[in-house]
Amino acid sequence: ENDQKQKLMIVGAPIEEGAGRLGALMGPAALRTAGLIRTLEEMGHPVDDHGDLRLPQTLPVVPPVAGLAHHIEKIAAWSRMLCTETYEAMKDGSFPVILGGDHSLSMGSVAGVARYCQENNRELFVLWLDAHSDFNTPATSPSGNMHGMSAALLCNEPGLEGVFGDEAHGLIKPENLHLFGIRSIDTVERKLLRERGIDVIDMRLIDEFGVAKLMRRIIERVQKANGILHVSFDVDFIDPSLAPGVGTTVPGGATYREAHLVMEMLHDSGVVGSLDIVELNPFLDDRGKSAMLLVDLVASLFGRQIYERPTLSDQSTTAQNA
Ligand code: 5AB
Ligand code: MN
Ligand code: MN
Ligand code: MN
Repeated sequence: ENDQKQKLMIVGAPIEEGAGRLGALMGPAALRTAGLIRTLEEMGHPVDDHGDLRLPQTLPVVPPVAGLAHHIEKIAAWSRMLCTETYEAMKDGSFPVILGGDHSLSMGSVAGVARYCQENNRELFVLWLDAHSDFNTPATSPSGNMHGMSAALLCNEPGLEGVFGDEAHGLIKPENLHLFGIRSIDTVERKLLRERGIDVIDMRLIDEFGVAKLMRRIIERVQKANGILHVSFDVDFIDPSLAPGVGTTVPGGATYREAHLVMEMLHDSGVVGSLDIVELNPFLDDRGKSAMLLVDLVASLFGRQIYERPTLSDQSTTAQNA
């Protein structure tokens, strides 16, 4: 299962209206320039590149929301398009990879994967690699920026129903959402996370227990349920010294090796079924540094290793040759 060369469906989502600053629109182009497609092809993966999507001329009509939700009509249009893209890719047996674009795109990408899982009786889990918990609603958001609301929408928090309206889409169970790398949570958001019992793996936990142990716990859960894991990778998961190309930097993020270990363990787990790469802002990047790091991390997720061997279990680390 680790060496399967599944077909990858790649689609760019140049969306920036969900973020507070402009530039994430250039994300897909920078990832392409940094060699993402070429790298995956060289690793032997068949790639079906759908190019970059464009907003339709007419946007959906979204009823007014209670609170702040900037550009909700555009976010709704993107979400509906991306939901169809990932749903169709999954039905086709492909592995969808969405290149962002800001994190509001995950409303659509995950909703499409969730729809597929619901129809096919598979349990969906989501690993949200991020400095932020993205669990605001229009009523709680301090900024009104919808990239901070995507996890909340996917867990069916009230106030965001207009994004999909009557369009077919799936959602996730709050208990199947794993936030990982967190170090910035807003006041009301914090209360909501607590009330919903969301699994918040913050940087303190990573400091104390390490990536390996915490990741193994999540992977085992998905494996036991014969589930599918969607990985939503926000660039600000990584420390800004390594990945400065993002609009919402927070110090104290994942190191180079921590980020790679997450990806390497995910590959070996065999449970990952879909991926978003979001929030890359090339306008703020330092000579393509963040984009190139992301390409390396994606390569790790798809099986690149330093020296080929499977992930060791806790037991086998001490007795691997016994
Ligand atoms: B990102 C903040 N919580 O809601 C808000 O980058 C930041 O997708 C959200 O994780 C950051 O505006 C959204 C202050
Ligand atoms: Mn196709
Ligand atoms: Mn995010
Ligand atoms: Mn973030």
